[in-house]
Amino acid sequence: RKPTLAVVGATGAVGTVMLDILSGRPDVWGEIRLIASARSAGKLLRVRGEDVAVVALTPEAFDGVDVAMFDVPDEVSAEWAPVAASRGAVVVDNSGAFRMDPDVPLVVPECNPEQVAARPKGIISNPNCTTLSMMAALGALHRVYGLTELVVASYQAVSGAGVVGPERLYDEIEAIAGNRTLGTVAGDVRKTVPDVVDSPFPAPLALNVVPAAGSYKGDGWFSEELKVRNESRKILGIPDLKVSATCVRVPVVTTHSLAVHATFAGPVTLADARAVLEAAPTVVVLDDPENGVFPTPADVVGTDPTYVGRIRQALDFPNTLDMFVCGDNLRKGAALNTAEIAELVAKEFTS
Ligand code: 11C
Repeated sequence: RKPTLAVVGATGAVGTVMLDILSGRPDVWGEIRLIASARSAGKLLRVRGEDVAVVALTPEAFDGVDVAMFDVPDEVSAEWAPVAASRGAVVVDNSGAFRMDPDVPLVVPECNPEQVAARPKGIISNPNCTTLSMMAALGALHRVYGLTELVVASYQAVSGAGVVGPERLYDEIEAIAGNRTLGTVAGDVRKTVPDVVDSPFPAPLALNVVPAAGSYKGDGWFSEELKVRNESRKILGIPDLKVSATCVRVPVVTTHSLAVHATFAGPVTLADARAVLEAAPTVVVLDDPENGVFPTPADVVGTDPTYVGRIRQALDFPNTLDMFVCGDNLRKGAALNTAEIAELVAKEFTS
């Protein structure tokens, strides 16, 4: 039989993309039930070409649900994912609430699909979008060369912060539009955009970059940087992987980018590594820098692959590749990967 799917958080930034993705993927689902907070109950959302009324998040909303995708804040998942699981649903959770729980697999289908079966709590986690945006590429390289060290700098899009992110960026761009002297005097952009107190970001994004993503966790680290370290280790199954990340928010609406400095157990030649990446089914190599060919977020947003370009043998590090990776943070970085995990679970009902 075709299993029943619930989408919890159907009205959010990721939820909205999820409905689009579910409408375009092979249809493995029976009923698709849309669940959101009580204030959205009754709202009609379009999925698979039909209007479906949103139902409020209650324990009973999970009755008869086989698989429940959660695209909600950490605290909502922490409370409600166990409720859904206790009612028999397999939960695929896109929050940070369970990712590092040893009894919850953290799955990227290109890297560790077999782990969907190891779910004693009935919960499977979907990784953070920054980590996810490079995993298909790194997983492919790791399988061949053995990854030992990972140093990354991220260039993260504002939609990673939810629907408020793009709203803020557009407001700031509107406020600076037409002023052709801004960005020349310290603090002039900050004085021109709406007060940063009201922003989801701690500094102006227009004409700027902000080296702070997620919440501050002490000792100089932001949560996104720690997630890249912890989640990369868990997904790739390398508990002692050496990782250091600097996460930066940039004035891009959607699609995270990463400058990746990846070190392997032995020497890696450029031609071989490129062949490995080209053979990876969900990776697209865009790498002809002489002719201006490399991935940029504005050119790949709205698509599913992980794009890799600027692939170089690091000049002073024989076992190291440098590369630039882009992935849509709302699609592969969130909704698409969640849908792919859920489809792996759906197979259990149909096979
Ligand atoms: C961002 N990566 O760009 C974050 C959003 O742990 O799922 C996702 C946070 C998470 O702000």
